[in-house]
Amino acid sequence: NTPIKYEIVKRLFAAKDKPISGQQLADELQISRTAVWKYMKQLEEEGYEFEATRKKGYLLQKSPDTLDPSKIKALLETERFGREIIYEESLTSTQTIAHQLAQEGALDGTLVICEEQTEGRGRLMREWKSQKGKGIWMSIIMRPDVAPYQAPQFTLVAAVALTYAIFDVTGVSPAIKWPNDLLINGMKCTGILTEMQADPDRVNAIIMGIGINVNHQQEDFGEEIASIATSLRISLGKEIDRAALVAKILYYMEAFSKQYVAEGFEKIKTLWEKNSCTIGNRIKATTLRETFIGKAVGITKDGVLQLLLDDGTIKEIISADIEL
Ligand code: BT5
Repeated sequence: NTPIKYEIVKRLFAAKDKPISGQQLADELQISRTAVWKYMKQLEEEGYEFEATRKKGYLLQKSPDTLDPSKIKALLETERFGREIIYEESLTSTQTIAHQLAQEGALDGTLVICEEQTEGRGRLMREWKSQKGKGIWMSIIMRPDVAPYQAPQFTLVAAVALTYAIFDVTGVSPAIKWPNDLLINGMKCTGILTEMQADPDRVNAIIMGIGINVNHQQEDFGEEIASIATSLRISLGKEIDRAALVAKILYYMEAFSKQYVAEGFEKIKTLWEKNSCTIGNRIKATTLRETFIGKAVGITKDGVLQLLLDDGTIKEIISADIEL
């Protein structure tokens, strides 16, 4: 029961740069031409802009940047992901809330999303800056049938899904920095945080945290991260509709995680390597205990990073911070 206005928005998005006629909308939605016209006026009042030509119809020029769950749902192309959405203005952390909901039995694909996080976090409890209304701060509760050792690979699955979604919606191609960052021109625009709830031999839930700087302008980044962070808007030069991006992320997350569970890591690995800026470069990897310098030569079928050290040996790195 999607509101009709969002059924219209969905069709305008799907048509991309081909106009849709009022008659076509009226036929498809089984409403009158006058009703279509009224909905278009309503959408215009909400900030949508169309190019309307008498003969050809409507072409979407601009859509306002809101995360209204019913809009996200209207744009979904998924079976399960995003069919349940918890949306709030402000949350401590979408991860924390998603963990609670997962324990209470939330369904596979449940999305927790908000405008602002007051205690957003990265790995090792580092702070994740989540400015109000600027980014996508979301967690997906996933219930794949996998063993706990397979959970870290979902970070790489997510990285691939995110590069596809971002490219589809914006035309920008971020590079994947092992294990959990997406970069544009060497600056971080996205961080991924994969956590799980598991028994010794079975995953109950993966809580997939995704933070994307979307509509930030340079001055929106505080001093702490101004020199390392960037946003999609800075790269693209115009505002992006976050709801449309969220819907695409859910689409690719569902598709690639399904593929991973059904067919294993091999195909994801190939896509990951193609989009990675880590492989082939000399890097410094800092683990909790040690620092290694060498050439990143690949990832294993488990997503572990292989570093060719200067003494000719290969060091396998499971988790680290990387400097290029
Ligand atoms: C990450 O950690 O990159 C994972 C970030 C995951 C955030 C999402 S948002 C939705 C969900 N709810 C949460 O509470 N978290 C997830 P890590 O690799 O540890 O990187 C953290 C480091 O990135 C920080 O120490 C800063 O240096 C930097 N940083 C913090 N905020 C940033 C931002 N908005 N953009 C770019 N870099 C940032």
